[in-house]
Amino acid sequence: QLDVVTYGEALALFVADEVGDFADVEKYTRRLAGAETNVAIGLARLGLKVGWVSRVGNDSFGRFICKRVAQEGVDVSHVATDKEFRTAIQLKAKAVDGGDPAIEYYRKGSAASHLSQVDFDEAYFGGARHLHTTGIAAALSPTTMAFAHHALDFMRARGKTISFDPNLRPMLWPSQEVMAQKLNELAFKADWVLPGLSEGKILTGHSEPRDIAAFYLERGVKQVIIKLGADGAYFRNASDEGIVAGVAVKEVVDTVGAGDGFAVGVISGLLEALSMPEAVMRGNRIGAFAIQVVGDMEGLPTRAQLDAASA
Ligand code: KDG
Repeated sequence: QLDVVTYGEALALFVADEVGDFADVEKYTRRLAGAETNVAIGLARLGLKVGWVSRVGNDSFGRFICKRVAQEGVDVSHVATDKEFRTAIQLKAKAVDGGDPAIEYYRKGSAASHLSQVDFDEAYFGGARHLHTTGIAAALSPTTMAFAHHALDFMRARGKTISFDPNLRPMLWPSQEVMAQKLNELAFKADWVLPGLSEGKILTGHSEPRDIAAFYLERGVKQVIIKLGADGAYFRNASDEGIVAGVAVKEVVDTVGAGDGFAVGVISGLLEALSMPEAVMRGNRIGAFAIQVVGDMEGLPTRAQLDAASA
């Protein structure tokens, strides 16, 4: 029995060791990327039972990804090896002065973008308490979009909780309008929606956190939690709202992965029946862990590290 099940694409990530254009960088360090695997790993480090469903290529990066994710205690028994298509790759620049690093993808037509409903195991999903999903997994292809709707409908019908992080990747969409419409269709099926403020603006057309939250609450979402970067996060539900201040860090090394760390805190907190402000605080705290390292998920804390930081 799993606490949390998630699905989506993991990528072999090459982080530049030198500042500069990718065309000039000679040395890269290989790491792991993927919004859903970041969340899965973060939850597993806190002791939750987590399963990740995907496809990888029949290649060395596919083997690397499965090994690395399994090493973290995440169940990969439902990751299929695709005979035809390759595992995706991502390049990430060396971040300068805490700015967002440049990234480049090699993912079109990847193995994970061929995830389809034949990969959906009802017993596996039905055995989990909670589904975490993101807009990236849905955006990869028509079959992953169908998988997303199927997964959300299936879990909803069984009374499971569902979290949705829109994780906007405009380059995966034909237009901003289509992206907003398609991602909102998924968001409306979720219980907890976690956009960043700029994402919320794009998805709803509203600029204030309160109005962005109202847009989703009116359509059946139960908790809207909006990430405000260094200012923390705003949450709203039918009876309560508030801002939970951000956690100061000594040095921002690389912001990628902050949102995934935030999701780890909120999801684990709500599954452990923390109050909303406490769960959001945990989200802020784990987001702060994530931005102090170069990799996307290496900074995510164990339960002991989280407890020490919360003391
Ligand atoms: O959320 C962090 C992700 O952006 C990164 O790990 C890779 O899944 C990824 C993506 O599509 O950017």
